[in-house]
Amino acid sequence: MPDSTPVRVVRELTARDYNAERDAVTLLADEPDPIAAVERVVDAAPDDVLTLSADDVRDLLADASTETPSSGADADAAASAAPPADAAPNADRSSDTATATSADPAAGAEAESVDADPSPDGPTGDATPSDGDAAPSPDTSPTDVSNGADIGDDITTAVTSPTETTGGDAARVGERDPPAPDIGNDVTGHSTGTGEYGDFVTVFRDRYERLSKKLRGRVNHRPTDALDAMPGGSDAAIVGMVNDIRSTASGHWLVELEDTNGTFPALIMKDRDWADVVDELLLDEVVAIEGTLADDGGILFADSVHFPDVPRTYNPSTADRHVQAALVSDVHVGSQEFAGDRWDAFADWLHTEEAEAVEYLLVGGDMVEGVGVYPDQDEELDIVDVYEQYEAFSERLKDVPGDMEIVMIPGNHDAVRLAEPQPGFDEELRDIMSAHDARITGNPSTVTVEGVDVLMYHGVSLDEVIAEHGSDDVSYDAPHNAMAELLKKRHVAPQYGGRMRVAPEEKDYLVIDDVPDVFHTGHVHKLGVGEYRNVKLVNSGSWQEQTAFQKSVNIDPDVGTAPVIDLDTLDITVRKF
Ligand code: D5M
Ligand code: FE
Ligand code: ZN
Repeated sequence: MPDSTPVRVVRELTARDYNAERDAVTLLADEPDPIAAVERVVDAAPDDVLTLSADDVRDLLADASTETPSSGADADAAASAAPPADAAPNADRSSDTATATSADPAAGAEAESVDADPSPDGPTGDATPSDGDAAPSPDTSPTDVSNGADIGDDITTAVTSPTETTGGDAARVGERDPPAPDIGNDVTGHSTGTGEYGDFVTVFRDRYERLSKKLRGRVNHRPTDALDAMPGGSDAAIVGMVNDIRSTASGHWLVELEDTNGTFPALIMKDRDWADVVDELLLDEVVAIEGTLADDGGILFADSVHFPDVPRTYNPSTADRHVQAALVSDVHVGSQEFAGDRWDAFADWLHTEEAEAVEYLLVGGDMVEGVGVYPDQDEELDIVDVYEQYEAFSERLKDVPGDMEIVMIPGNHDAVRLAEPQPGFDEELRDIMSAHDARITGNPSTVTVEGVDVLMYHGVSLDEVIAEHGSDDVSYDAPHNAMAELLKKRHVAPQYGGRMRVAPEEKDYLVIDDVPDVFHTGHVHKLGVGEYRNVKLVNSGSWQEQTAFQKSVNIDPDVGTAPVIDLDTLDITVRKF
């Protein structure tokens, strides 16, 4: 598939170690012989200018044409001074900026606009201290705990036909100049864990402290060691980390909670109409259970379960201008299944007028395929050296307009430690990927763009949530519902052990302390767009076609999808390439 002119221009520039703002690229692409024009501009550019602006290009082209009087009349003179323009299938103006003509892959881009329905949460709730449910009330519990009512809303999608971009107009789009995003909760450079047992105690204590604080105002809780001294039949509540879940011989559920003083068992009777809350409980998450102490003490008969959750009334922040962010992940460069053509089409599209407002690109991990991630993975590698994979990824990044802000977190295929929180890429990898000056941060991180808080998390725990959750609504086909579970638990990876590796640190970076406006994950390679209590949920799909392993376990990935969020309205449009 031939590349579009802007992409070829960017490639030519970056091959010469230059970058350019988008309208500079467009100007060059508009030239009769764009490649020769690149050559002329680069030759004439001062050595200390590495990113060319549109003004630079205009000046340099004007200079070059006064030096070469014939160049205005025909491109031959310039072409003869430059390498043959054989890379250009059409050097005439009709091919310029024609990133959405029928010959171009971007023309295949489909847009799915998505309407954000308000969350269908029930009328009662325990999400905010002001909800007034601090007084134990069994009536509120079915809403609190029922499956379905609390999981993320599907956002219905409607396919709209691709917008035709006319060649000449696309050349006139404005220059992007986005303010830099702020990064929060980034472990990079702050990792203190030595792997000692004490560090694990510290991280779990921090998790308990921060999450229990969100629950303590809503229940009349007692420390576990004080419960034994209370008379049988008393109303009581425990705020604790789930230490054990088991069924009793008669089919009820025994849930043991642990606080800083000890443990205490709660019994959830199977005939309660909210008993299926047990299906969504994960070990190590922090919840509150309210109920009545047994006559002879020693056990709490549960009346309700509360999660730290998102306030029902959560009011997200929005940008105060029209600006968009594209959310992608799981590029997997280096895999034989890497969908390079789709990525090219996406990069092409970013150069078109239609993508003018897309000023941010957030990449949610798995930049490369990595090595030794799964057994026999080497049989499916296109590039076997991980550093060469990053070099190749960096080349793909160069096709993204130079005036966009990029933020990247690592995933489980990346060359950083697997245990979460994962620090951002080290110096060597940053160096390899430096061409675009992307912001590199840890997994997870909160990235604030234009006042909108985007919680970026790669998503390894989604496998666990999907496997453990009892409801079919939480599945690979609806990863946003698994994301909603994480928000409800206010933790991106509640369950320690199993697939999840947690690094011992001084604080638990995986706690969702502040409610984000947008939650962005990847990893499961399935597109999921939804909403949970006004928080937008986006799982961004992948750029890797189905692998042999995925085939063997029936994972049918969504490939080449780029959800684009309007930061001023938080409306989401899914682009397909
Ligand atoms: O993960 C992509 C998805 O596929 C994610 O849901 C995990 C799953 N996956 C892929 N390969 C394996 C193997 N070998 N074992 C278990 N689960 C797997 P990604 O992180 O992109 O590989
Ligand atoms: Fe992946
Ligand atoms: Zn992954």
